[in-house]
Amino acid sequence: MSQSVSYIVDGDISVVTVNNPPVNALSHHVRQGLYDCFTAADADDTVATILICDGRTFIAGADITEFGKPPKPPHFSLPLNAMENMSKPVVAAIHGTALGGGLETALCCHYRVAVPSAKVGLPEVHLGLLPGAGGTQRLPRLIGAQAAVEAIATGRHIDAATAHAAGVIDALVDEGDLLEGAKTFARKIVSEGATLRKVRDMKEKVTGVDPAIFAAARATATKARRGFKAPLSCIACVEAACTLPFDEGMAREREMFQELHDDIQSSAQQHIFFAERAASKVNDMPNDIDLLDIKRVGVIGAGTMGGGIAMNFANVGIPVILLEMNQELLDKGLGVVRGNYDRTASKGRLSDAQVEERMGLITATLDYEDLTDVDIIIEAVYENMDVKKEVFGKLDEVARAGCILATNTSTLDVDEIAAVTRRPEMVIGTHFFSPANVMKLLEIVRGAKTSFETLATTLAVAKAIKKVGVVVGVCDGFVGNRMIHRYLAQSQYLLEEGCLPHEVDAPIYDLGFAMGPLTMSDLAGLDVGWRIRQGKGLPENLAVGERYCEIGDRICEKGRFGQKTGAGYYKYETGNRGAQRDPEIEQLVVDYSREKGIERREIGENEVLERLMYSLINEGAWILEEGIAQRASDIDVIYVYGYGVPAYLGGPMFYADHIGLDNVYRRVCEFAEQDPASWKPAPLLKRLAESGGTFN
Ligand code: 3H9
Repeated sequence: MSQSVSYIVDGDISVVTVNNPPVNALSHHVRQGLYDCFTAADADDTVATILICDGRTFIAGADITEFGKPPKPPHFSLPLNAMENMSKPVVAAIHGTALGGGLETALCCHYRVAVPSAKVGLPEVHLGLLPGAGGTQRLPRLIGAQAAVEAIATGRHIDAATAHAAGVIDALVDEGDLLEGAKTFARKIVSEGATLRKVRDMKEKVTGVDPAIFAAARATATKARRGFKAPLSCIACVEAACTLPFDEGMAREREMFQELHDDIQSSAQQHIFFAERAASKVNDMPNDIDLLDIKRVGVIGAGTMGGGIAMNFANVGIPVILLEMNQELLDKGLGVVRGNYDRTASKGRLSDAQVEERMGLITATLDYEDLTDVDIIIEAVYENMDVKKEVFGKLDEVARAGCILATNTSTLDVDEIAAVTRRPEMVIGTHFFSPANVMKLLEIVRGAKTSFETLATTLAVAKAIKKVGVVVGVCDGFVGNRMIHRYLAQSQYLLEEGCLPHEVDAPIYDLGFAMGPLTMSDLAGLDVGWRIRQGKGLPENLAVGERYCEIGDRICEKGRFGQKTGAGYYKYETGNRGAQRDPEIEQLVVDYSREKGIERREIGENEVLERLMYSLINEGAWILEEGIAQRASDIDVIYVYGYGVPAYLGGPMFYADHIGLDNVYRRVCEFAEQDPASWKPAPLLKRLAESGGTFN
């Protein structure tokens, strides 16, 4: 009947099939096709109609590529009302994922069956939206306000068994033949005199709902999703479902959907959705690369990083061999891993059996020979080139040919490490972020000789362990840390020029970052950077004209290494991670400026914000210019998943596009004039600013 929706009469049942790869999104032609097919089905003489999808999934939602563009008819309500008002029972047959508009479509069917592997959900909140095709009004009518508000405000996927128990799915059918299962179900309900069960008419679960549910949901969302608008709108719409008649609730939903749709937060979150998917694509890599089979993994070093990395694999059922230099370190590392799992179990998120199963997948060893038949080895030892080279020399000896050797270095030259092996094509960087078992980002560092096979396999490994892999090139600090270096340097200069620590942090926190630069430094630990600076002989060995601020060093000299020592730029009370202003440090900062003859001045919040954000953006532009990142959106993904930038800002490069690159470039040039030692305007920024272009 249309390019993407077909209709057949199969004996006593009519079947409407959607075929719109890759995920059967509800593009305008699907909406039209559904309307046409259901109109035809209503007129035929079958007893029931089944809605099913070809390919890997049921309808996975609205077509996100249509957002932000002039709307194309028909509106969702046309096919959905047609379905709901059919004169015979309509059964949605679900496999894969029925998400967003997909689940909303299924909720307009009178019945729903699914295979056990299916998942359903209303994840619009992750795109800065709310379910805008009736989801906020129908789901509470089906499963109650409490469950609906939780599902819609968090956007989580719900597995078929849970959805069945909750009443979203009426019956589970065998994986083998969904269509047959759906037909059997349809014939059964027809023979039992099935009614045309419309969710919109269900009242029981939205009557007399305790308003405290919504107050509690708001409190949770405000804390867990600080600054995000969509969760609060989702909650308001479910509340409307419980206080207004259906049609008025629908009108409220549509109005609030439009508000979110037109807001920059939603554009930013959609940008991140597509950016995350683009990040796994390597521009020059052919499509047909054979992946290596990764069945067993080796991890070198059982420190915080190594242990966290090992957990990622154990969590998805991949056996890991964890190697350390001595038994004491090994026991300590394993103890930390167990402690992490036990904590998760104590919160009810893992069973004791699952803890044992995961621990059972991690085999500890002191012997390199035990690594002879693993498929990838990830080194996470002390950040020192000589140590890394020694380890890679050994790994090259013991690992079988065909085993990938990966380094978790955060700054060192991957090519130099690869050069000590006889397999530089199989050497790659896998830069995990701390805590490695939690942070979703993985910078995948492509060396000069890294093969496509190694690169593609490592990208697949990232996906398997549920990380967002972003391919970056070799340079000091790669993408994330190279940019953060500029940002942290600005935070120091702001201190010596006139800010106190909290004045540096506040504008960034208020913008939405998880924390400001100095709180972040305290969290990461101040001693590592201090030792690196000492190793470089700084500040004595500064290059001519280079700018250096010693405040960080002075703080470390006091034994204040950040949160872990209870004191850094701020002080911390035991058992409380909240940073508190410390008069001692504020005095240190003021005294330092005086000692250096710097006249302190009042620096406005806007200048603080601009200097910090534009230092990131300008360095990001250099990184793009040099080809270290393939695309601006990769940088955005790195900052959202690795550095606590909220998705609603879209990452630093998206933020820059929004501010306008001409504005950014003008300020960067002004800063460069005042402080040529620390600002070098990037040529790409200049070109784009002058041509009216954007990064993304
Ligand atoms: C909504 O429904 C609003 C409604 O309330 C109505 C309002 C009026 N549209 O993720 P993958 C592309 S909002 C367009 O790699 P997987 C994706 O970009 C929507 N394109 O596969 C990628 O393209 P490419 C609510 C989409 O197997 C390709 O499909 N729904 C859409 O790992 C494969 O994607 C959601 O938020 C889309 N809706 O995961 C669900 N979805 O190959 C969003 C995907 O060119 N989607 N693409 O890079 C997902 O969560 C995952 O894609 C899914 C499959 C779980 C379905």
